[in-house]
Amino acid sequence: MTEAQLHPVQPEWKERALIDDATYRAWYETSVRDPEAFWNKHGQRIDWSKPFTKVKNTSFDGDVSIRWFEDGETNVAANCIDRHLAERGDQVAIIWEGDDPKDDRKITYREMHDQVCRLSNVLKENGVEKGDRVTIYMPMIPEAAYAMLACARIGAVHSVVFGGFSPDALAGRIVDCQSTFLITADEGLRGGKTIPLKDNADKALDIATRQGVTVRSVVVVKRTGNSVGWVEGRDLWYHDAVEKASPDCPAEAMNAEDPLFILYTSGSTGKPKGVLHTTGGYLVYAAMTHEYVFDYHDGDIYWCTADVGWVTGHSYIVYGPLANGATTLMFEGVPNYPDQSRFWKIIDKHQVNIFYTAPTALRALMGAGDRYVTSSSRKSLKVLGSVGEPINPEAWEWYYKVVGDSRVPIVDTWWQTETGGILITPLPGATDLKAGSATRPFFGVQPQLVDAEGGVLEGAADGNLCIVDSWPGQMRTVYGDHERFVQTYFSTYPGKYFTGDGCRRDADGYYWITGRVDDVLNVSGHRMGTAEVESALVSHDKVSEAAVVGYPHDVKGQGIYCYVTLMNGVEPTDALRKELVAHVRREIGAIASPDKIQFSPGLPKTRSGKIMRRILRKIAEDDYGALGDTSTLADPAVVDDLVSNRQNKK
Ligand code: 6R9
Repeated sequence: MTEAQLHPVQPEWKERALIDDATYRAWYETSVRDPEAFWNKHGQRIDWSKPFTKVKNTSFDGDVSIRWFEDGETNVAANCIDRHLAERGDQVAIIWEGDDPKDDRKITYREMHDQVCRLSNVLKENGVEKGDRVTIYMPMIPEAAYAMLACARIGAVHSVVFGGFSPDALAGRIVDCQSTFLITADEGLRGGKTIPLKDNADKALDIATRQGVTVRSVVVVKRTGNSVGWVEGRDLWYHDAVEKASPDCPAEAMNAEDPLFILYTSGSTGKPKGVLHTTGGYLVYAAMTHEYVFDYHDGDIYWCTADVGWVTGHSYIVYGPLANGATTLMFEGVPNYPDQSRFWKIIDKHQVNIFYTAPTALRALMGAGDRYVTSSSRKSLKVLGSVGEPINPEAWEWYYKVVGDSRVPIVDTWWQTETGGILITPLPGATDLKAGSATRPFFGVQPQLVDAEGGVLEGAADGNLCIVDSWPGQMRTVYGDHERFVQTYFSTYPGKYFTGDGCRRDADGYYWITGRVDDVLNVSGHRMGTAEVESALVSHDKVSEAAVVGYPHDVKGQGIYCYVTLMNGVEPTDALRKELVAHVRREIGAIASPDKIQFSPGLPKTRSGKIMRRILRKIAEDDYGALGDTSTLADPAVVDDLVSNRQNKK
């Protein structure tokens, strides 16, 4: 691989930067030499109703126990709202940009306080208590943020489920955390199309009830006003309830280690894991990374294009920015509606200074042609960010040159649902950039590369990425299954957190994330287990077996390639292919739509019955010249059939 072009920190950043290179090095050094002192200092950035006296109490060995600031008490909503009221009550907290460019709203910190307090009282009046789980299934509207903050205010644990997920997926998440309260909307609106949220929710609640979990109350925001099903006594309209409720609701004092939220994410097995984040450490870490990674200054207009259904929406639309008293933009729509210039028009319209998006969106917009970008000004931009998957150098250079006019630094931020906040990233005023590299670790983060046997690799090397010590934003457990937490993250390389990602470190000590090394796909920045798609496929009555792998896709990063063995006597037809695609969308959601389905009478298996995915990946990549050793297969002839019927011919 040729060495990427270096983009040094630009001279004007010397004045703006919160952190320059010397500061980065000095702080980083202290953060790993004396984490107690470092985090004792930075833990003070949030308000504590009872100050902590203990900073770090963490162990990656044995049963794995992670506690930060463990005797402190605080409230996340009070930190994100109340403490700003005196100084910036009338400052805009949320700029909402609707799907239709004519729709927008600005909400001040004071208005947000009023709304969140009222909603908190609605939750309490309907029996939600501290520790109860509340599911949020919402479009990208301010009420989604209010719902999260209202839970935080009263100590309820929210579980936000992405609005694009199916009734089945929603039900599974409700049942897993035994949630008894749901906040949703009549419909969502994206790219001019409606999404039947309430209808999906009704279906999900039926499924959940059959599985023994009954949701008692459903609060419904009226977004489109179209008619929806209604269950008297269970469903209530958000606006009616909030209007009647008192605007006075004291924030519950929460222990630093009380749960804040659960967020389900895919792993290499079929069932999504409930990643649990707690209160104090999470907020300190989300707020601190938001400030330094984006070089956030008071008054900056900040926009992250993620959905609140993903961790990026939690940490970098809601909690991090609001804890810092920022103005955070929330966008309901999609990048190509009404046309491909929507992002750039929004940047000009609201004078956005910091813009944070995903490589898949950039690749799609890059394909649309530069004129959509160059017809806008974008002069307000100061920092550009990327997250969700590796950004290929071509997309990086396009982002830099065309979107940022070779003037704006790009922070390529590597992190995960599990990490709570950004772990490897440039800092705009400190780090010389290389296109495609997430560069260096954030304060307190100690990456390590290991080989397959766990041997530590030093210097320039390629290996599996581990983190050797805890940071405050780290997940604490898998909800309801601590054993699975230990097993998933700390057993492959005992004593270390294993990320599931492959990574290269170059001679300058820069990190280059190469992608997942487990059976997790990253499709348009959405994480998905191959096992989830497989189990959706085999739940179809014409399918007897399925194996799913990823393959390189120009826009999505990875596409979904499915090998499907049909039941005896079932004809493989194009109509059936379409039916299976629709079936997977129904089971999981549109994000899991298979790109290719190959009907295969047999799958390559070892004599012990293990599917050899390595071979399936090669065929999906149309790289079958290099299939490697197939001699251990039970029936090597299967491979010839797979190769001649491949769906991805170059
Ligand atoms: C925040 C988020 C996590 C996985 C992660 C990795 C990939 C995220 C990346 C990146 C390369 C980046 N990933 N950011 N890969 N460069 N800047 O995306 O969380 O949905 O849990 O996904 O995404 O593979 O392990 P999550």
